[in-house]
Amino acid sequence: MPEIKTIPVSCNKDCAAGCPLIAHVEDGKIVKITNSPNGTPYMQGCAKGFQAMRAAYAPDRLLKPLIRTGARGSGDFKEVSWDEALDYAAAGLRKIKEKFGSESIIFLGGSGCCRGALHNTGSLTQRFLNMYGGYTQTYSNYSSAASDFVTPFVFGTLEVGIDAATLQHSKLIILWGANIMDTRFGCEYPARIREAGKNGVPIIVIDPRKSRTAKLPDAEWLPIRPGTDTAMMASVLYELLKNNQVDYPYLEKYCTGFDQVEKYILGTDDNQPKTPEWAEQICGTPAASIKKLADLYGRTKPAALIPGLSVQRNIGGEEAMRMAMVLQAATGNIGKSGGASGGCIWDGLPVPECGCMDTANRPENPLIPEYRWPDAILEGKNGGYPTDIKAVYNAGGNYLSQGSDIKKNMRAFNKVEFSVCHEHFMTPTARYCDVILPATAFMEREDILFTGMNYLLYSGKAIDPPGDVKNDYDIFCELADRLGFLDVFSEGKTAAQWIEQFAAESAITDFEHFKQTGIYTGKDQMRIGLSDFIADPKKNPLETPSGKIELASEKYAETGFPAVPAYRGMADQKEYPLRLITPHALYRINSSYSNIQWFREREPQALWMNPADAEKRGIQDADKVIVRSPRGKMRISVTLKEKIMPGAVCLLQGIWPNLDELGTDLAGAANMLTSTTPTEPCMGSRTHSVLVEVERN
Ligand SMILES: Nc1nc2c(c(=O)[nH]1)N[C@H]1C(S)=C(S)[C@@H](COP(=O)(O)OP(=O)(O)OC[C@H]3O[C@@H](n4cnc5c(=O)[nH]c(N)nc54)[C@H](O)[C@@H]3O)O[C@H]1N2
Ligand SMILES: Nc1nc2c(c(=O)[nH]1)N[C@H]1C(S)=C(S)[C@@H](COP(=O)(O)OP(=O)(O)OC[C@H]3O[C@@H](n4cnc5c(=O)[nH]c(N)nc54)[C@H](O)[C@@H]3O)O[C@H]1N2
Ligand SMILES: [Mo]
Repeated sequence: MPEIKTIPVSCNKDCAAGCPLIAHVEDGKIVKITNSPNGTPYMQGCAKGFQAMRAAYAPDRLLKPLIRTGARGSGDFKEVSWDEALDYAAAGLRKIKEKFGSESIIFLGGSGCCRGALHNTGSLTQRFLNMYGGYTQTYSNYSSAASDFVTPFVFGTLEVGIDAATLQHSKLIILWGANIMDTRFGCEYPARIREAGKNGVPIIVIDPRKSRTAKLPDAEWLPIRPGTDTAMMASVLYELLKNNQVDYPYLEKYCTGFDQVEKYILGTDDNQPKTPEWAEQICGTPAASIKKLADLYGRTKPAALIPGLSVQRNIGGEEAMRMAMVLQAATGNIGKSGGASGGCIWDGLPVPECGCMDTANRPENPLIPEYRWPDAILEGKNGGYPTDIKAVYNAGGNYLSQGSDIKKNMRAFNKVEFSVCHEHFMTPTARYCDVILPATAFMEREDILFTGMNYLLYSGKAIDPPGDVKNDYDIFCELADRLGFLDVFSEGKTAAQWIEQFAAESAITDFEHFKQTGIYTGKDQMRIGLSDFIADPKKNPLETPSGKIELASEKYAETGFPAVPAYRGMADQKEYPLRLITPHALYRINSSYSNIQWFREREPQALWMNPADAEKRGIQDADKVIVRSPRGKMRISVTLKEKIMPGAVCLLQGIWPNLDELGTDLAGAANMLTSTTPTEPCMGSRTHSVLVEVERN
């Protein structure tokens, strides 16, 4: 029998699932990846983890450094030695710094591997560029800009959220724009939600499409027009008010501003009560369904209303998030086990202590909103941005696929004088870079992973790196050496020595045991954000001006938007009558793995359209269609489904673009159609507020 070694691993990807997995290695090759027996039965990985070796062993994996020889985007590169590539990259960066200052370099990416204490494309690149003299830094990320922006106004903290285990106490779960079965947010949520359903807990899924979560045997799907969540939430609150189901003693004790919200809901000032009938016109959801939902929510306690991040990747997404918080408060659920989190359930609560790479932060770095990076490159100081950007450092990002408005992104990459990329694959972004440095994948190096939940994971080196690939850390060390700051960058430590130091700085008491089991569990697995405040609001006031939950916020009003959360959405346009949603796919993480055949085959890319919309346009199932938005054009197959509501179409995000000579995308890259005009005031992503028209090709 061949010997099989088992090594704990975990993906280090942006789904934050933090799944404890085991790589089974035979003869130096991973033969399978399974769930770890050392976690609880609720901690379950997904296909992306179980099949991750397909990406590591992919035939198109980059194994040698490359220098561009053809035009940007042409894909013409030559293989070079590491010395040549690193000398070239160092010389390019030096020239940019001497000519324009290091702040003319922008860092794009980070999410590729973003959970590692050491191997982290975010923190390593930031450290490197900060130590080189600073760079143009982006703020408010693609994922949760609106949520992160509003949460401190309401709660005075970002420490909100729940541990998945608290859902065992819920009597009702409302997944509002959250497709937990696919996007997960933590490796325990899918199992917890499935279990709740089996135990008879109603699960309501509010989503323009019948997602896999909505298809759970015990779930009920409530369709909603994209970007209109605030209106439906307001009408739920209207019903709660009408039916005397608002928890006034709770509001009195813990919150301020409800009187102002109430005025908005009742239409005291604008003569428009926010009734379910009013919401039906905006959301396309029958008023009767909204009333049923409100009735259930009003009388079932505790109830967990979990907003997905989708609701806030919309024009006015800030208000959807705030209104979700109002509903959670009005029903007295915040801070209670089985109740709500307060806000977003993702990444809010503190994780066990552990050392991690210091980014050597420079508060003086010029800042631009991440969502506007191509605009900042194209417009520069003349357009009101703080810098004229001359170089891109891309590590762990594929923004020519993932950034909104792909054609604009291409123009931006064409404008810079120099670009460096660390990658596994020849992504569309890598194709536009001057030098590509091939990096290791998670199973080829050791790390400690933060999970967003109350545990740390150990991810061991299961296999040797293929070809000439190097760790991102080592690549940065070599560059720092050439640029004269290796000593400060590495502090004289190897990757293994950093890991030991981080472990020594951590809550982990037995590092050897941790390396064997792969999991360190914090004490409390039933945490509920804000529970200290709820237990004793006088002793533990919030860091808001009033010390309470601010359902209307005068401080927020200083942004120029109303203190009270109120519905505002994208205006309709006759020329583009359909609303496009671009959700996250099950079989990839953003665009990662979209080039791997096994994953790709499982979710063939096609535009989902309701048969009623298709009929109006003479479109039949499997037809080729042209999808147009003000930003771009795409040719793609259509699949007719009742499970996308009329008036909305759906295209899973994360497919790499493939443009023909006229600039029409033939692959189905969602961001051909999206815009970089952000939602304000957070200046964040609005990838889910997109208007399109579809016609037969
Ligand atoms: N499998 C997988 N998991 C992931 C990721 C991935 O790419 N793949 N990405 C990770 C990352 S980086 C992030 S930020 C999160 C993203 O997490 P989310 O933002 O929550 O994910 P989405 O898929 O965009 O949206 C969730 C659901 O909301 C629906 N939806 C879209 N627009 C609206 C709307 O306006 N209103 C309502 N009510 N629903 C709407 C979508 O159809 C989808 O079913 O997921 C993480 N997890
Ligand atoms: N239309 C639309 N667009 C969206 C979204 C949407 O919902 N709709 N969602 C947005 C969201 S929430 C996000 S977070 C962004 C994500 O967008 P990106 O941050 O661009 O994420 P990925 O597409 O996964 O690209 C990560 C890259 O890092 C590489 N990588 C992985 N591991 C490593 C490593 O260890 N080292 C190095 N050097 N590279 C590595 C991968 O090969 C991959 O090419 O997309 C956004 N774009
Ligand atoms: Mo994200």
